[in-house]
Amino acid sequence: MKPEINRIVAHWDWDGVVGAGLLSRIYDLPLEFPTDLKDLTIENAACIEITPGRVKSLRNSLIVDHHGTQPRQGPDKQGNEWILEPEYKAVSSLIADYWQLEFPEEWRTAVEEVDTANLNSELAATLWRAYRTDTQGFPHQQVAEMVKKGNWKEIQEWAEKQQAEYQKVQEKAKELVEKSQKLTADTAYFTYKSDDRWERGASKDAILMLKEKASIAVSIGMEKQTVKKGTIATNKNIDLTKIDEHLNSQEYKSGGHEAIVGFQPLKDKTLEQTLKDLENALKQLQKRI
Ligand SMILES: [Mn+2]
Repeated sequence: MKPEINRIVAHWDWDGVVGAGLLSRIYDLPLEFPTDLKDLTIENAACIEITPGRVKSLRNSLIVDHHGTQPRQGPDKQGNEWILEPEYKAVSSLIADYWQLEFPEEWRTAVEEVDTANLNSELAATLWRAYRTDTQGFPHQQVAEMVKKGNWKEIQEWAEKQQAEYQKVQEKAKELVEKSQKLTADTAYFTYKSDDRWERGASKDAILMLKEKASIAVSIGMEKQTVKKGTIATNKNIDLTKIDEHLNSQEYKSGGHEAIVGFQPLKDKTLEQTLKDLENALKQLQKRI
């Protein structure tokens, strides 16, 4: 039996927001873009890149995602219907194909490039910069609404204006990388203030820069003395999903794909504690390589 859907809950980045806008052409329902996932209980929702491992509980919902290593279709024990296609570079492309929705090629490519951090087209670079200048101020609802109506030109105009302050993000990213330290022989990390607009915006650019220098790069978002979230990324042929298995057993919610994973502590952790946990997680990885 198909779950009853009352709302759309989506990841808050470009891919999630564009995916939600596209899907709302099929399900004309309220859209939600929650930023703090770990305490969420979700039922009867269409979930875009929101999966059971990332939230407290998820039942009787439709789950559409492109993260993971294996395709998955059909129901699970919690009454969720899955559409998981890891060969897709973006969930928005998957949604467009699955429901046969109009999605201009230029936009499809740009969102895929942003989502995989391969900014080849000018549009992808513009979208990236617009988002990074103010990640918390991103107008999810408005952008999704424009996607729903197919007002692509309007989104582009908004993004072109919004990217004006990107240089500040770049400067901050350089600073963060300069402050990076070694965690293990081939892993480097930096910390940033997750409640600071510019540091938060720069954290993604900084981790991309850092993974050019170290096999594994880690960013750790702090609020005062507490770890709020983090990201682990690699350019090498290392499967980071092994790390999130370990972190999930150590009071974190963690998930992602081979080349990049995110994590969130389930209880307050100091930087020292998280560094220790990461070191242990990285050891698991060594054993399996
Ligand atoms: Mn995505």
